[in-house]
Amino acid sequence: MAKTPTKTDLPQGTGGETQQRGEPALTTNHGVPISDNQNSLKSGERGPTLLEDFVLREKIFHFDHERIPERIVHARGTGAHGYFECTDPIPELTSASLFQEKGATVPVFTRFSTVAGSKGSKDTPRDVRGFAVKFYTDEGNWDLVGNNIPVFFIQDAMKFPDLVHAVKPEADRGFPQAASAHDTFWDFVSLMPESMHMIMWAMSDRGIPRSLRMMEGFGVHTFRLVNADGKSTMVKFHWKPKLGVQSTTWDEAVKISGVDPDYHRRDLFDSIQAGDYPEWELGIQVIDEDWADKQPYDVLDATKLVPEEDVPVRIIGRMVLDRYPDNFFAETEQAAFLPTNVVPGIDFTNDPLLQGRLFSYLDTQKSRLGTTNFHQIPINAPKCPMHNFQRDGLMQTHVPKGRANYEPNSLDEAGEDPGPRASGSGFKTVQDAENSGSGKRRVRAETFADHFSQARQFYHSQTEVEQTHIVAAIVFELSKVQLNHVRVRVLSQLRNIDETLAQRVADGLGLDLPDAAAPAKDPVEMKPSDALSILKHEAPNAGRMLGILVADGTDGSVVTALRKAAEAQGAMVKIVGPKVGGVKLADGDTLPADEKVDGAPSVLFDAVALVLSEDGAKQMAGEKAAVDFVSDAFAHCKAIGHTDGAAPLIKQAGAKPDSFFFELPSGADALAGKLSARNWEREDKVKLAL
Ligand code: HDE
Repeated sequence: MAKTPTKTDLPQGTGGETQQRGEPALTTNHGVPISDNQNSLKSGERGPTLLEDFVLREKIFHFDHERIPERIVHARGTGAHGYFECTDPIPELTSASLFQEKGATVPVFTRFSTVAGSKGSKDTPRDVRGFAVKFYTDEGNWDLVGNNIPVFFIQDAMKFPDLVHAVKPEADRGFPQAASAHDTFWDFVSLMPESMHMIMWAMSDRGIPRSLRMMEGFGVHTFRLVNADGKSTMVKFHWKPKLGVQSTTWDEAVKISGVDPDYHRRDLFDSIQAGDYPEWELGIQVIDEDWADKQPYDVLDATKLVPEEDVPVRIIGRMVLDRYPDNFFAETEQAAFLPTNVVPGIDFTNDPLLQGRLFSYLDTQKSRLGTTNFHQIPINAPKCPMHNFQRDGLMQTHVPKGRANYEPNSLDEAGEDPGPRASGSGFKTVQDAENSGSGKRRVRAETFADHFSQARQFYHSQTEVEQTHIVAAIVFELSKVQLNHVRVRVLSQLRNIDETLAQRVADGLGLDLPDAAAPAKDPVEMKPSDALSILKHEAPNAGRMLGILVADGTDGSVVTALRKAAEAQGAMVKIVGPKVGGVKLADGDTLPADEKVDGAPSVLFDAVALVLSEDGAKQMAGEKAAVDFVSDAFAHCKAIGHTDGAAPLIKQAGAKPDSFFFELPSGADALAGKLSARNWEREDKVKLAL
């Protein structure tokens, strides 16, 4: 009788997959238990693979079809689950159930994205960021599909495909990826003066955020809230991050994309894993329609914002993201956001950009998710009851019972289930929507004609440093543009925003200033608005990261003092050493490192500390990565803490001590107090910006 084979007798690999610790049995998609997950079925030991091998064929078949088309825009993104809590109910404005009761919560799923790049591009290009929130309310899903910039490039949906074609990689060559710094984008925007306001925002530091947790979000369009009496009010939605708004510098963004293309998604993941949950306040601007009629812009024009100084933001709730998805594809990739997802109490306006979005998003889900039943995928499904007479279609997962798939019916009279009926309290389109005039015309209202006043207001509201960043960004992008007439046309548009801005850009390009473009309507002077600037507001230090560079001979007590100081601010530290195994401290103990210095350049930190003995500093001065660590931190205007011994490395890096240098250990608290700040005066000296 043949002996039972032992593990070593079995052909290679057949032992690995056998059940050992009571794991569930591996099966085919149809539930058939699989005995061997290593070897295909062959005709003889060295023979060809057999067509009969349904286990292999099913596995490869499924793998071949794992990918779905990426989003046509906003392809690269990351998301998280959480909840929304109403902190200030507004029943006088809306009947929407989520805004009725203080302390009431609803689950949310939020996805952040870049716009232009492919799914596999980087997290830190200069770009607008998507900020899409799905509220799972008890009266259906409400999707607030916004951006981190309050205005948009175009006024009418008709121009959206042109805008996206222009910014995506150029059609003939297939590059550049995830960048607006090229001919076709600037060609298009220079021919579309209405884009100039958004260009100001995109070229400002808002286009290069430090973290998804440190971005504002905006609904962009004016929406309507409708109360129980049917009275409607115009509003704009705002998300305000608890950690304040912060950006990287351009040079940092470029370097981060090399050292960590996943910088933003990793930061979101890490903070949630650490229990440091990202949080935003939800606010509304309540717009009086008589007041709106008197403004020099139209509140239905998505290239305009309503200054917060004119209409303050009223905070009505908060959102906390406290759970990362279990599976990226099933949840984040398959999430389908629809501006048409509104609930009773929330309605649209006639903003022509919003109106176009109302059919685009439903349509795109069919080509991306492949079926009209995409709403049945768990991440998209409402968490309240859902009944209607829509039936069948590809990938139908519901199994409705009975014959009632039409209405009206009288099946109940025969004792059968007649199915659902519309209720009087369901969603009703608002009756007093703004009067769009009589007849249907392809027109652009005269009130949409001013393209420059708010672009100018934006530029004038920035600090000098921020203005310089805008100039530098435009110079950089136009230097990548190869068509000179496009550069010249942009300059002629910039003159309508601000003469010095245009002149500085022209100087940066080495070009003469052309005549100003003739505006459709002359701009008016608007009061500068502090809310439009990042740097006019002090950001908290919480959520920031201090990088501590150590080497053999480091004084461990200084590291402990720094850790304490950073933690007191709600910030984190990472130890960076010559080897990840750690360093020998002055007292003989070993301090393990979180990162090896060439894998954690200083662009990954908000401030750095050089805790080195003189010998340690001399040794590090011979390592290019350590020298770059210091010279980059200096060039990026960051606070630098240092022990006396660190001097040789600071010298080698060419960094000149200034008011953002802190002696350690005495300056540990002062350093931690500067984590979110930068010494912008340095920028002039290192000439990285311009
Ligand atoms: Fe979008 N946009 N968009 N958009 N958009 C999409 O929908 C579109 C616009 C925004 O994380 C697409 O499911 C048109 C403004 C975000 O899944 C598509 C117009 C704002 C996201 C689409 C606009 C946005 C999208 C691609 C002009 C800010 C990502 C895949 C009329 C208020 C949502 C998809 C996510 C995604 C169309 C303009 C924000 C093709 C036609 C303005 C955050 O349907």
